[in-house]
Amino acid sequence: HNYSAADAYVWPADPKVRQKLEWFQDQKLALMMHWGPYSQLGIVESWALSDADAEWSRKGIDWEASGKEFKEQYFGLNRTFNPIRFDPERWADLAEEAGIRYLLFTTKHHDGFCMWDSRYSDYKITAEDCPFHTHKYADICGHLFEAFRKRGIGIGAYFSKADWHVDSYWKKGCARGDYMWRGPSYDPAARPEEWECFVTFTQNQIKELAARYGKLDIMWFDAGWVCPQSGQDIRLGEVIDEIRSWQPGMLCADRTVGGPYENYITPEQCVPDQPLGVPWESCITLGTSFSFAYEDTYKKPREVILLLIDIVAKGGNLAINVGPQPDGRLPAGAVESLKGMGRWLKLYGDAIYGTRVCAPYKKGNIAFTQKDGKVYALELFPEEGSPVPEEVFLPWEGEVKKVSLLDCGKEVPFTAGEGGILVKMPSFEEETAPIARVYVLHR
Ligand code: FUL
Repeated sequence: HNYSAADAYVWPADPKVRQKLEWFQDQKLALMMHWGPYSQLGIVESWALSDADAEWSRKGIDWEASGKEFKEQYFGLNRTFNPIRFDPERWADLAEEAGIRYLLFTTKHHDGFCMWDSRYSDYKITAEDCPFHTHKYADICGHLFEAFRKRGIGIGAYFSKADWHVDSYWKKGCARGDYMWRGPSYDPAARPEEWECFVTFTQNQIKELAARYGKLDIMWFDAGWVCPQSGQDIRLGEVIDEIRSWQPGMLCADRTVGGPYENYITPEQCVPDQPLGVPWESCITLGTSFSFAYEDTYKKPREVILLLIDIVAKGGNLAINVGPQPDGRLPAGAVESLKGMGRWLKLYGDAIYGTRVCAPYKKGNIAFTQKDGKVYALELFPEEGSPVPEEVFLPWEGEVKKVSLLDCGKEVPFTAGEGGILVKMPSFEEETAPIARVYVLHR
């Protein structure tokens, strides 16, 4: 994978933003959620709309079966989206139990469907042609953000800069040949007035989200092809600077664009192979795709926790993604995994949250993190049912005065040796090791 994004990273000049980045780097674990009318079909978010991406995104559905034109069918999915089992309190309880520290929720994906009550669009969850509009939680973003915020969980709004629904961007026609590409259906330079119309619309929606739902910690901008470099300049800075004048320090992830509004970088479905030295967050699906898929399988807690440790040891955050079901419930397999993560984090979270990179960050099956003058050595057990070792070699060469176990607080004897310390383990009642065991090295 190419991490040139890290090479292009620009440290924000605004001290409030840099301060907020410290907060960001303390949080470590986000719950990302992709949810919208597309969830009913179990397809790949809104990608079915783009002919250029048809092959992989339409998932073999017989789109012509209804006798309607394909786009009409897709844009009609709002008429059947009725997630009456949506309960923001339950989602927030689960997130808390799972050890989640901030939310990243799709307020609007590329299809332009708004999961909030936008006054700038009729293509939204609260419009009359969406059956959910009479429900007490109809303004999904509002209720979700409130429920999460109440539990002290940070709020991030995923927002697609591209909008395949509005006429001023795309809906009217087909660009680049005879199929629908991802970008606008016209050349912005050739039709500046039309483009301006889109810029105003988008800026209004961004401001509306930040104003209406107050204190967004993060705005996560997707559709990186909408950027000054491609001639699709929505002048993002204008709105962000304004929002920051009443919401100081709000972070932006203007993915892959670089410059002052990509405050952290966002590898997708992968983990950098070493620390990057700049703030980052990998978004990785718990199932196989970002939005709900039928009969999906979910990563087990062991896999996710080992992923989290790998990421945190390299100084990053994990945004673990779950796609809610069309009825508003979360898939049972995903819920199980999240709970399992929470169980481990409850015991060992001190070695994760609020930590920073160590040198070395990993040696063999031992990862290191540090916080408040202490070093945490995380011994990884990729295999289920591994026996608890009687002694452990921790390849930490710095000074160590005392070693204790994070889960029970017990101090354990150790001897300093070549290239590290040898820890003698007390005997345990349980015979098998957890996903990872943590030793606290006091200096
Ligand atoms: C990508 C999007 O195009 C996917 O649909 C998804 O939202 C992912 C997180 O980012 O760029």
